[in-house]
Amino acid sequence: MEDRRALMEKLDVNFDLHEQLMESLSKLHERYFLKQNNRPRTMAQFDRSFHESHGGRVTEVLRHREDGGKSIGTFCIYVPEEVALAVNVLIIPLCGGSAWAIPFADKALPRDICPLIRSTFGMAIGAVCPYKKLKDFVVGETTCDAKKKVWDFFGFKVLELPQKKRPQDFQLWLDEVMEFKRMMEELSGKTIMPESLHEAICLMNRKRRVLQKINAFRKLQSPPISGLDALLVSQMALSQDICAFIDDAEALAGELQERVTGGVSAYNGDGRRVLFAGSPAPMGYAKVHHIAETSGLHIVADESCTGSRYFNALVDEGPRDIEGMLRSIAERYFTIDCSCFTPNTERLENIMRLVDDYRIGGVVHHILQYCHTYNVEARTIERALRKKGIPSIIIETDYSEEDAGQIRTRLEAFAELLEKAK
Ligand code: BJ8
Repeated sequence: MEDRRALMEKLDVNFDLHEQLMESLSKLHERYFLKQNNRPRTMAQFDRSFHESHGGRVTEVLRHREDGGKSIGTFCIYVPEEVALAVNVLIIPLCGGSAWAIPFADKALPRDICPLIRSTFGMAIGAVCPYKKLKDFVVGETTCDAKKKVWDFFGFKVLELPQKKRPQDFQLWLDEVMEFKRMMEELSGKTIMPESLHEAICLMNRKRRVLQKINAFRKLQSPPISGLDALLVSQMALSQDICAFIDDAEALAGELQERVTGGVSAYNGDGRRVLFAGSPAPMGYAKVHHIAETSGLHIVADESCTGSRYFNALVDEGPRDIEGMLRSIAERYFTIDCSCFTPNTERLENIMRLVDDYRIGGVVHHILQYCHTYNVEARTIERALRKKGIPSIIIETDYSEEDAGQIRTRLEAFAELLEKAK
């Protein structure tokens, strides 16, 4: 306790408030994750990592910096991690998933922006984010309007993400990836060498491959891992040390294979197979997953940045020269199908592929309140799904628990509808 207090005070964190935050996160974690039956035993490691995200992981980042290493904060999976890894710059994803922190943000920012942004800045403004002092700078990106303006407000560096996918847009994005390389070289005082960049590409691909392997088990009729636990794994993929995460994820994949061989499912009884699509569910937030999986639905795939959008594409490992590798990296990140793109036909195609591959009976569109791009796009996708005979439901929500009862009623009705449509 005293060590933790000393650590937090060293990082200008208000210890007492931080304890309150941790208590609220622990309670939610217990209610959402630990109360499940039939969990793989390896999930205990991800539970520990969840708690360590504001403990042991903070110490790791602090040591890295005390040894002369550098670190940056990010908010989006478009920031090319390989480039930072190649010069040993740690990436700290800062997206907030806690409702507890939001009132602090409301003192400084308008309330009608999405809870992800309000939670993130609530943590910083409320002096409860241990990573605030543990970074050299923050790199934002031009995805949604709220993010762009908040980056300006806080004076962050920004990568420009084009909004279309024509050849000239790719050229702009490639230039931004080059600019990010210059940023990382300047920060670290090192030149990115071909060997280290190739090593970073292979390491990130290893992480994506193990996530693909874990998620492929969810295609089975009786998945050995629940949607909630698969979400926790994805959340940890963003916050844990990369090598530690790969080790834990490989151990989990091994156990899932054993469970499949032994006929062990994560679920008791039947439930309708659904796809969770849309806005991300950052660490600390799993409300809709929890309600869905306790309302007769089994989430067997996640089409979000805390799901397949993070891991489904690999970087081509073929090129060995810096220019070729940076191009491969830019190409891979440019395939990400965030709703900020127009048109965004790739996302529709990817959703249809997931529906077929995972034998999806219905789609739950998860829209964080005021996330206009996902909200409007959900209507387009809904129309296409209807033609395919796949029902869907739009759940627009925030991080609070106030609408939990209403969401449960709607999802229970959706489960019944899917049951009848079988
Ligand atoms: S690639 S989803 S991580 S931008 S939920 S802040 S879009 S208003 S998080 Fe995202 Fe990158 Fe896209 Fe993924 Fe804005 Fe929507 Fe809020 Fe969002």
